[in-house]
Amino acid sequence: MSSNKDISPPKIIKDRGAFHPINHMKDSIMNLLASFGFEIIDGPEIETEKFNFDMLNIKKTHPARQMHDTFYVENKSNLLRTHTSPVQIRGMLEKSPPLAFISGGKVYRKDDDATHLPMFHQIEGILVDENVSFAQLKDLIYKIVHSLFGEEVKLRFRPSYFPFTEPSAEVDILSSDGKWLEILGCGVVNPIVLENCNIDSDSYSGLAFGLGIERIAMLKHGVKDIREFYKSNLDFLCQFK
Ligand code: 2NL
Repeated sequence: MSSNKDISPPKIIKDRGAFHPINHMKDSIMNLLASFGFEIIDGPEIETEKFNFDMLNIKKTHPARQMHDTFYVENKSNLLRTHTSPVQIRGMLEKSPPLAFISGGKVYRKDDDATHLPMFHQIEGILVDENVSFAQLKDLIYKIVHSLFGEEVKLRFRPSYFPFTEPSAEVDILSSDGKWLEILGCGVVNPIVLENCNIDSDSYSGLAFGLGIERIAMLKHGVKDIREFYKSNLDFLCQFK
């Protein structure tokens, strides 16, 4: 018998499964918002033009509706939701204010490059009550961004436009190399949207925000290409365990 025979026992494989980094990020943001008092609601991924566009004041001529941006199914009568907002519309039709909802999940757009995918994940929040103001929105966004990126991070509100909010803003954070990076969009809910949901816009106002989960994960982990998340490459995915 040779003296250099390896008598060690076979390797015990200790690698266990883990959450996908996008699901992990989704859960931590949802838990944070739930801790602020937002109620988690869900809705269908196959939607109608009414809930995905009309109710949100997105006009028939809006470019986002065109065949090259939206995935239509069944002869254009249905579509794959392009954002999670229709879930909140359904929530507002079901309940009356004061209300505070968050919804998160898959959304679909005809995009495909290093920073955009045809399927990505979004989280949106909406709060409707008496006397809700832009100041309250700013306070909430500061709390969210500071929890996500640390208390020291610098942020700025940049005027923007969405058909469903007025005024609207996009929020940027200052990266370590001095660049402003967009992380979310937000605004005061357009009274037209409240009225569409049978909410009296003289008595109530709202704030809303939306963020892309892949985008937040890319910024937090320094991932340069969004497609990395969906290649099932274990060397890449296991870095986030
Ligand atoms: C973005 C911007 C946003 C909302 C989403 C919203 C929903 C309802 C009414 C009003 Cl039902 N607003 N959602 C508002 C502002 C911005 O998302 O850039 N997301 C990635």
